[in-house]
Amino acid sequence: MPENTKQDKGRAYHTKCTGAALSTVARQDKDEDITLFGSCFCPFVQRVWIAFEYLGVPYKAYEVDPYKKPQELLEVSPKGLVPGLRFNNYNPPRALNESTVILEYLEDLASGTTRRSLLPPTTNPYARALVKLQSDHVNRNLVPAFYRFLQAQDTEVQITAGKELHQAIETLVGLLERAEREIIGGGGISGDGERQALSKGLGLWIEGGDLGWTDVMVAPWLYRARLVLKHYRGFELPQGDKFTAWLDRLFTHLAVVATCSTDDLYLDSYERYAFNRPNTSQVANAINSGRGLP
Ligand SMILES: N[C@@H](CCC(=O)N[C@@H](CS)C(=O)NCC(=O)O)C(=O)O
Repeated sequence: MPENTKQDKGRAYHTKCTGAALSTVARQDKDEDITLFGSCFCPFVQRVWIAFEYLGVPYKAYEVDPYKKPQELLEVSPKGLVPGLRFNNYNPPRALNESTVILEYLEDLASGTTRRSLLPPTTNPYARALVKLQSDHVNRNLVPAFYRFLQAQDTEVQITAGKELHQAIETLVGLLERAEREIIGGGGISGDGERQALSKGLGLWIEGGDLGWTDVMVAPWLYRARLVLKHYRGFELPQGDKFTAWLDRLFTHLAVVATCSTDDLYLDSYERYAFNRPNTSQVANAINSGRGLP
C-alpha cells in the first residue's frame, strides 16, 4: 500500500550519513588541515562536500547536529549553521562558514594546489560571468522556492509554490542554454578538443562536459526535489530529453554519488519541513516570516 503522505508521522531528522555518504565519511576520517563540519541531510553542506571531492582538496569529514549547536560548531559558524570549515593549522584555529563563500575559497585554494577548477578559465571572464548568473539565480530564486513549496500547507498555496519552483528551474535551464549558445554555439569551432576546452566550467549541462560551478550549487536541491518533493508534494521535475540527460549525468557523477545518503534518510529528515512543524530550522523560520534565508 502506498504510504500516506498527508499525515505527519513525527519522524526525526537523521544525524549520521547512510549509504555512499557514510563510506565517504569513513574514508575521510583522518586529521587534515581542514575539518568540514557537516550534517547528513543538509543541501548547503552537500554542495561544499561535492566540491571537496571534485577538487581533491584534503579534508576531514566531521558530522555534527546543527540543531543542538555544540560549542565547537559555534566556534566555526556564528549562527551555528552547517557547513563550516575549521583550519586546524592555526592557533587559535581559523574558520569559515557560508556554503557559497566556502565554495569560492575551495575554488581559489584548488587553483593553486590541486589545479582543478569548477569554473571556466580566467581567460574567459564572460563565460565565468554567465556561470555566476546561473548560480545567482539558484541562490536567490530556486533555493527559496524549494522551501516555500515544501513548507506550504494550504493546497492553493502549494499549487502556486510548485509552479514557482518549476518556473525557477525552467529559468535556470534558459540560463544554461544561453551559456551554451554564447560560449560554444557560435560556430567556428574547429573540433572536439576546442569544444571541450570552451565548455570547461560550463558543467554537465554540456554533453561530454565535466562537473561545473552551477552543477554543484544546484545539485542538492534538484536531488531533493526529485525525491522529497515528489514524495510529499507529487512534484514532477521538468521533462525533456536534454534536461533528463543533464540530471542523469549530475546524479551519477562520482562526487555527487559519494555525498548522497539513502532515500529514507532524506524522506525522514524532511518530514518536519513538509508539515511545517514549529521550530524546524532557521531556514524554515525565515520562509515562514518572509525573510531572506539565513
Ligand atoms: N546560508 C547558509 C545556510 C546553511 C543552513 O541553513 N544550514 C542548516 C542545515 S541544512 C543549518 O545548519 N540549520 C541549523 C539551524 O537552523 O539552526 C549556507 O549557505 O551555508
